[in-house]
Amino acid sequence: MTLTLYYHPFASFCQKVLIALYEKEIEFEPRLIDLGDAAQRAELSRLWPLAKFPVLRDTASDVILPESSLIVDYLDRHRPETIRLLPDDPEEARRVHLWDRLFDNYVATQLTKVVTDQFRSEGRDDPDGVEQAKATIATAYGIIDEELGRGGRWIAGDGFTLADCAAAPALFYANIAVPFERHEALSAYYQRLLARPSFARVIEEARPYRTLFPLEWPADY
Ligand SMILES: N[C@@H](CCC(=O)N[C@@H](CS)C(=O)NCC(=O)O)C(=O)O
Repeated sequence: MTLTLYYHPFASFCQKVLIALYEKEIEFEPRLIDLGDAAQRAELSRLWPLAKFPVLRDTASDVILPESSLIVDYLDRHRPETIRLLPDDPEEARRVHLWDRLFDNYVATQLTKVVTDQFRSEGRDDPDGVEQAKATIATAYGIIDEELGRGGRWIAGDGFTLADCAAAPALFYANIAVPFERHEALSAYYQRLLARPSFARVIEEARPYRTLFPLEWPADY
């Protein structure tokens, strides 16, 4: 594999893939894309016309891959000697995919709604949509907290998986808009994620870009 990752260090779905790459200690060429730069956006669009990142390019096999979960799956299949992020057992893998979908669809994507609304001009914002998104995140927290209350170290059990790669950045940003509050098992899980070196590295690499985020940073972040 000769890998190039088209990404931005501050983007949560890109961070999900970075965590997987760091967990697996896989070398790659980072291609940082500034979507505000027309030429760089065009470069990404040529690979994936939706112009969303991350996109992984494997030049050795001429594969261009969008979608964070598919990228992690690709890395797992092609580098099986590294830490496995998707179990071989179909039932265990189904659980991992379920939690991965939950964090992507009902935490990270909902948070995007909350954040992007801040950039809308007066009268074109969508307060009802933002409230709905926050309510969805709160519901997801309840589901996650209940699952973690059963005693698993990571969201799908004792092994760190794709679902934890999805969880870490999703929770990092969501906690700012919708604090975890009384969800003790979720809060403890988040502390374990923060202590994971792959995620700690991702947070530090994203730190210089914090001015991009329109919500107020909590003092302890
Ligand atoms: N389902 C996609 C979501 C990718 C996505 O929405 N990426 C965001 C950054 S976190 C993006 O490209 N945003 C720029 C835009 O929508 O213009 C995945 O899992 O990779």
